[in-house]
Amino acid sequence: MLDTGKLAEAMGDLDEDTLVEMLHAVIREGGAEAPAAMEACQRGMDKVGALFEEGEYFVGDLIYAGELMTEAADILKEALIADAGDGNTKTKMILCTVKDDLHDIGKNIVKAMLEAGGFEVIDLGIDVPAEKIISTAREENIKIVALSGVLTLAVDSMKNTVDAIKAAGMDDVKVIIGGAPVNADVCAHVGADEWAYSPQKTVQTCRAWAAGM
Ligand code: B12
Repeated sequence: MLDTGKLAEAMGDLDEDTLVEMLHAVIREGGAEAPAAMEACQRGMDKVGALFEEGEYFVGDLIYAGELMTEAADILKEALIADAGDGNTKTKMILCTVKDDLHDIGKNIVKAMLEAGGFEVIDLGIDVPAEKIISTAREENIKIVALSGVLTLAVDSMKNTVDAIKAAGMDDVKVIIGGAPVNADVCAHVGADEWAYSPQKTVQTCRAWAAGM
């Protein structure tokens, strides 16, 4: 039985040995607790953020925490996607972090999950302006765009991006948004088609869209 408190603490304390050992145990035991393990790691990241705010951790610690989170997602990836179902979709889609936001750990985790879920992901990177998304979507005939953002100000960038996609007349393009500041209210404000926190829900949503296209 996974001790999610201990796992979250290991992530928050940047204790790689304990973290990796516990995650491998989740996989050895069949992977059923992978979603709970992912949530626990996320809670640990919240503690990292809080300690950063308190001046206890520095930027180097944030970067190391990001590497640990990426390692955690890598270990759990297969089990998380198994949890999301087993579609055979090979749809191309765009994923990026929106303008003015340089965070990409969450985006990269979502990318790994989408690829494991059968999508061909065009990753435009970080700090991506709406124009770049629109021109790529046109060139590649993309119908699904996933926007990531972690900063509060990313919400404005997401709204500007969705407005620009609509203004470009691309009404058949579906947009899913995600990241720390995103919730149902933010989704409504931004005008996106859907939002998600968990990578599993992201894969499920995009699979449902791809199936109907
Ligand atoms: C690591 C980190 C950094 C690293 C980023 C490294 C990297 N390569 O990304 C570095 C050190 C570079 C950094 C820089 C900064 N950071 Co920073 N950072 C963090 C930290 C600790 C973790 C973020 C993270 O990676 N979380 C883990 C990932 C896995 O979670 P996630 O992004 O939410 O993603 C998950 C879901 O949201 C979802 N998801 C993500 N994207 C998408 C997309 C879609 C489409 C979907 C459906 C789902 C989805 O799936 C993911 C997996 O579950 C947070 C604190 C926190 N608790 O979040 C602060 C934090 C985000 N940073 C913060 C700040 C202030 C900054 C800086 C301005 C600091 C500075 N003074 O320079 C700069 C920002 C520069 C910029 N313009 O972007 C603040 C933001 C405050 C705010 N509300 O705006 C936070 C909250 C810390 C704090 N408490 O002060 N940071």
